Amino acid sequence: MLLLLAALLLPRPAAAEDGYDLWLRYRPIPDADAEAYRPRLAQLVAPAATPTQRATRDELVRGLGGLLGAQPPMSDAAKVEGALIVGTPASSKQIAGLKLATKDLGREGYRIRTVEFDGRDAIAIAANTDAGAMHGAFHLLRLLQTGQPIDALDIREVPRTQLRMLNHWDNLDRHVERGYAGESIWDWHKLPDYLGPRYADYARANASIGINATVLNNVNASAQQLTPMYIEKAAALANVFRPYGIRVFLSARFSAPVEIGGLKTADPLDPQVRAWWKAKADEIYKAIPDFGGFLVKANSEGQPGPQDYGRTHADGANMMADAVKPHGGIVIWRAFVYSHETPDDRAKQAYNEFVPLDGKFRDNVMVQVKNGAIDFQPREPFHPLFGAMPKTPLMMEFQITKEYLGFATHLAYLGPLFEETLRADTHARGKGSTVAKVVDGELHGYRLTGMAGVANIGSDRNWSGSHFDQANWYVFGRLAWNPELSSRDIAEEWTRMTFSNDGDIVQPVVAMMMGSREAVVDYMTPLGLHHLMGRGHHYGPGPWVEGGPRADWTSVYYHRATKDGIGFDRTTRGSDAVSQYAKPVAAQFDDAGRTPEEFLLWFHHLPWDYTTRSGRTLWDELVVHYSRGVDKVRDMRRTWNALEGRIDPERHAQIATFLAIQEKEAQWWRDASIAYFQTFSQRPLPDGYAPPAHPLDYYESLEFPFAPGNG
Ligand code: BDP
Repeated sequence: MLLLLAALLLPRPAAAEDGYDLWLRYRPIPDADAEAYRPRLAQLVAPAATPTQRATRDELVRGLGGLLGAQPPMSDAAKVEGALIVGTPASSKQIAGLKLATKDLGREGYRIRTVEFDGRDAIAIAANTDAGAMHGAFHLLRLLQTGQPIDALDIREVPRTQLRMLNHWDNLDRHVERGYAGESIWDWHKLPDYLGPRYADYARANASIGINATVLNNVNASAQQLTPMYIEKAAALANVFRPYGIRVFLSARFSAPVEIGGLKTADPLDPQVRAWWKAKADEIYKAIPDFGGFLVKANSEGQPGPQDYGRTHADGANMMADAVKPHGGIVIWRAFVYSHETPDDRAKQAYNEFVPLDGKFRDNVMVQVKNGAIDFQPREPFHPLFGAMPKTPLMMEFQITKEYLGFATHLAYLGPLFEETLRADTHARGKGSTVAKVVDGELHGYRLTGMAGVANIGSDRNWSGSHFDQANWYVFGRLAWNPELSSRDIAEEWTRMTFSNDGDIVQPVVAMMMGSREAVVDYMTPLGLHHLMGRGHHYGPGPWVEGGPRADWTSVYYHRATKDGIGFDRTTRGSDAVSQYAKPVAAQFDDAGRTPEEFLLWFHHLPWDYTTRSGRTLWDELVVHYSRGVDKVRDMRRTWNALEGRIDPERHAQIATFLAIQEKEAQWWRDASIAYFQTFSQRPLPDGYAPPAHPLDYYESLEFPFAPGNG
C-alpha cells in the first residue's frame, strides 16, 4: 500500500492532451497549492452504498488523486482527521452528526462548509440526496481546479431550474443533424450489450455542470425510436446515466401510432390513438422506470402533428401528457412552428399559435421556446413568447452546436449570447421581468422549469469538434443551473480547468472568448441582419439565396435589400411583430432611433444613407462591421499564437489551425456579403476599406454538397 502511494507521488510525464478529458482533467496542481489543500483533504469519508454514492466517491478519488498527486486514504472511522466528509444525514453518520441544515437544499442542492470535526479541520459536503452530494463534490473539485482557497468555505447552492437538459439531434444511423463533431456518440447498433466508456464519461461531464436530463434522439424523430428494440437500447443508456442523476427523454414522432402502431390515424382525440400512447408509455416505463418523458416537434418544417387532424397543439400535447402522467412523466412541446402557408412574417408565428393556448395545457406539459423568434441566429432579440405565457411553463431552448456560427472551426464562445437573452427584460410584469426570471419560474410561478441546449457532442475524440466548443457545453450547463451567472466568470472558470490557472494564459484566453461571438455577428450578420447563410447545409454566406419551396427559407426574405435600403420592417408600419412584445419594449423596437443598433435591421427597413450612431451612413457602417469582424479574428489568432509553448502543443496547434480557417472564412463572409449588398447600395466602400477579393459571381458559384450536419 505504501509502495503504491509512493508510485502515485512520482512526477508523471505530461500526458497527451487530446481534449477527451474535457474540463475534468485533474492534472497535478503546483506543490505549494497542494500543500495548502492537503490538511483538509487528507482523508475521504464518503459512503459507497448506492451507485450514486459510488460514482461520487470514485470522482473524488480520481480528482483528488490527480490534483494532489496522491489519492486520499478512505476512511469510515468515527474519528477522522483532516477529512473531506460527504453525504446526506441518512447516508453518513458524520454528516448527521454535524447537523448542517439540509432542508432548504431541495432534491439537488448542497452545502459545502469548513467545519471542525473531532477538533480537527474538515470540509463537509452535505445534501438531502445522493445527487445533491454529487453536485457538491464536483463543486469542491472545481474550487481546487481553479485554485480557490478552501479554508473558509460556506457555500449553499440550489439549482434555479429543475430540468437542465441536452437535446441531441442524433439519428439512429448515427448522423447528427447540425452536428460538427463526428457521428453520434450513441452506437445504436451495438447497444444494448456494448456500453463503451464514453457513456459514463459523458454522464460525468454532464453531472459536473449540473445537467440532469438528456433527449437521446433528433426532434425530427424516427418512429423506430419507440419500437421495443430501441426502447431496450435507450434503457441500457439510462442505466449508465442514472447513477449520475441524469434522466433519459425521447423525441417522439407524432405519427408513430400509424407508422409503427398499425393505426389508421394519429388524431389525438381518437380513443385508439390515446390508448396506443398510454400503452407505449407503460412499455417505456417498464424498461426505464425514471423515464423523463417526450420531446415533440409537431407541425413544423413538415413534421406530423395534431393540426394534420384539425386539432391544436394543446390537444396533441395533452394527449401525450395524459399517457405519461401516471408515471410522473412530462411532455415538452416545441414552439418552433411555422406553417406551410407563406406567412406575412415567420417571426410572428409561434406567438400567434401559442399565446391563445396559454392555460390550455395539462400541468405536466412544458413549451420549449428557442431564444429568438427565427432560428438560432448569431444574434436575435429575445423571443416574444417569453413573458407572454404566464400559465404555461416555458422552457428555454438554446443551440449549443454552432449551426449558424461557423460550425466547429470558428471560435465563438456562446456565453455572451445566452447571457444577453437571459438578461433581456421582457417587461411582462414591469421593469426587471428578465427572461431568466421567466425561465426559472420566478416571474409567473411556473411549477415546472428548465433549459434545453441542442448538444454539440459527437464521436470526435474531443467530444465537441473543437476544444473551444467544449466551453459552450460547459457554459450551457452552468447557466441552466443558475441563469444569472456571468458568462465571463464561467469563461474564466472553464479556462482555468481546461488550460491553466496561470493568469498570463487565463486573461488573454478569456478576452478572446468574450469577444468571439461579437466577431461572428460582425462578419456574418451585423446590425440585426439574419438568416443569410448558404442554403440547406447553412455553411458560408448566401445572402443571394432566393426561390425554392418557401420564401422563409431564403435570405432575400429576411434582408429585403433593394436600391432604396435594407432590413425587415417589423414595426407597426410593417409586419407589426414589435407588438408581440410588452408595451415599453414594443415602443422601443418600433422606433429606429431607440432600437439598440445591434437589432436595427431586424426591426427596420432603412435607406442606405440612414445615419447610424457613429455618424456614418448605414452602408458605411455595415462595411465597417463586416471588416471589424475579420480584424477581430486576426487579433484572436495573434493572441493565440503568442501562447505557443504555454499550452500543450497538441491542443495549441489544432486551435491555431482552426483560427486560421476562421480568418479565411470570416474574410469570405465579409467579401461575399459586401459584394452582394453593394449591388443594391451602389455606393463605394468607405476610404481605406479593401474591395472584395473576387467578383460576386465567384462567391455565388461556390457549392458545398458534402458540408457536414445537413438535415
Ligand atoms: C433548424 C435546423 C433544423 C432543425 C430545426 C429545429 O436547421 O435542422 O430541425 O432548426 O429546431 O435551425 O427543429
